[in-house]
Amino acid sequence: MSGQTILITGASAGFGAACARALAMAGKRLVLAARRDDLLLALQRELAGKAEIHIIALDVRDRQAVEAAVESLPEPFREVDVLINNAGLALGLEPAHQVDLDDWETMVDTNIKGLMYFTRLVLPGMVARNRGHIINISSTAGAWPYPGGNVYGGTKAFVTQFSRNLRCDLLGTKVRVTCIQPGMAETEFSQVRFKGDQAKATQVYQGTAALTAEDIAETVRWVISRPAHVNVNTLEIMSIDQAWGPFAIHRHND
Ligand code: NDP
Ligand code: 8X3
Repeated sequence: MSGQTILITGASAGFGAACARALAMAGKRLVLAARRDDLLLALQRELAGKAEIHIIALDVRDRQAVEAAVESLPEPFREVDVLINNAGLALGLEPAHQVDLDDWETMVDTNIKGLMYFTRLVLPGMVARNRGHIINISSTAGAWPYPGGNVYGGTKAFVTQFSRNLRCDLLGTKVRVTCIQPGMAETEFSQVRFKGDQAKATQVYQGTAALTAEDIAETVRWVISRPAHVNVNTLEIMSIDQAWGPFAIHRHND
């Protein structure tokens, strides 16, 4: 595991920052990408001495910025061994006929297109070196529907199926692909979903032992550290306090 270069998108908070902390302890070179460069710089300072760190302040929706960043990775970081496609968000919980179309577009551009850009740019090097690992952060929302999940769940279904299709394309190489599908986890996720409404965000996790960012980081660390011939395809992980509900049934009063 040591000596690997790991690129993490969405590393300024939540799962991404926790992955940086968990993986830095194993002595890695880390490339940390997100928009909030102050948080990336703070993480770089925090992890100084544990890992070599290169930070990239960008918006994953900006294809040119992603191309420029991946193509200009400085020398010790040029060969990415592990790409953790984690940057993403949900916006809103309204029914489909009431949502803000801009929110849908932001989710598609971030969760789908940003992930596509990084994957397409990093993958040729992995195939040429015949080693590498792509870890895509999907969600239970990509497999199980819920009211208001509309496009968010749709973007995560894309991530899950894209991950499986990558495995098909990469058969015959030593490049691994893993899709992780967490359920409810307490991060900045709900603050972002509810656009800064802290009371609503807190309510999501009230009285539950939600997953933590560290739970997901530990899972990522485990997945990466399997022997090279072992590909963990898909992992669905939930808090003990979360499970599925029955089908919803609308009953007519007439
Ligand atoms: P957080 O909101 O805590 O972190 C999200 C990260 O994504 C931040 O670092 C943010 O950085 C980054 N990000 C968002 N948009 C962009 C963008 N346009 N460009 C670059 N970076 C961006 O949420 P989580 O850690 O919980 O979420 C991480 C991933 O896990 C997401 O894909 C989410 O959908 C998924 N997930 C979350 C679950 C949960 O319940 N928390 C459960 C299942 C999946 P910055 O704002 O600095 O750009
Ligand atoms: C985040 C989990 O259930 O809020 O992907 O969609 S959920």
